[in-house]
Amino acid sequence: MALLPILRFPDARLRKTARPVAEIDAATRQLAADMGETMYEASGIGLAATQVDVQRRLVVIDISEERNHLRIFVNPQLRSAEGAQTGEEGCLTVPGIYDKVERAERVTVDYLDLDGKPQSLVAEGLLAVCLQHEIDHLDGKVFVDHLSQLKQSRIKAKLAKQARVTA
Ligand code: GNR
Ligand code: NI
Repeated sequence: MALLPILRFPDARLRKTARPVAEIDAATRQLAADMGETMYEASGIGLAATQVDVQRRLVVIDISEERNHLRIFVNPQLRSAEGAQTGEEGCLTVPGIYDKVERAERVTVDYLDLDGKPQSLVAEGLLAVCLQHEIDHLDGKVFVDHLSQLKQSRIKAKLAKQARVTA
């Protein structure tokens, strides 16, 4: 097990499109375990491989209160999306920034489990939000992309200031 360093917005590597996982092998399982450990340590509810600078389509999510229900999604694909919901989002790659984003209320996601078996999940509410947020990461998108240009420039300025203070 290992903690992986999480990239910080606006790192250009967050803009890369992740490639599908071709074969689920020991390295894939190790990466999923390390991503789970990294997500728990950072108190996040999800983590996409892109955030730890691995350009592969792999996502871990745990929205449970008890933090003991790790869900792993290999090659997740949004098959359908319905309705709308708006909630505050945050992101481990954009620390300290929270803002409202509109997402679909209910999604169907096709993916492979760690045994390579095709699965399909219908999700609503926070789980649906998290899946959309994580699949965005695999496509090189960050939640702030959904905000106005003005908000995006304010966020960049705030993060740059934070970086100067902590340097
Ligand atoms: O920990 C996280 N919380 C969160 C809250 C609302 C909407 C989305 C998220 S995902 C985020 C972890 C993260 O950055 N995943 O990429
Ligand atoms: Ni995120």
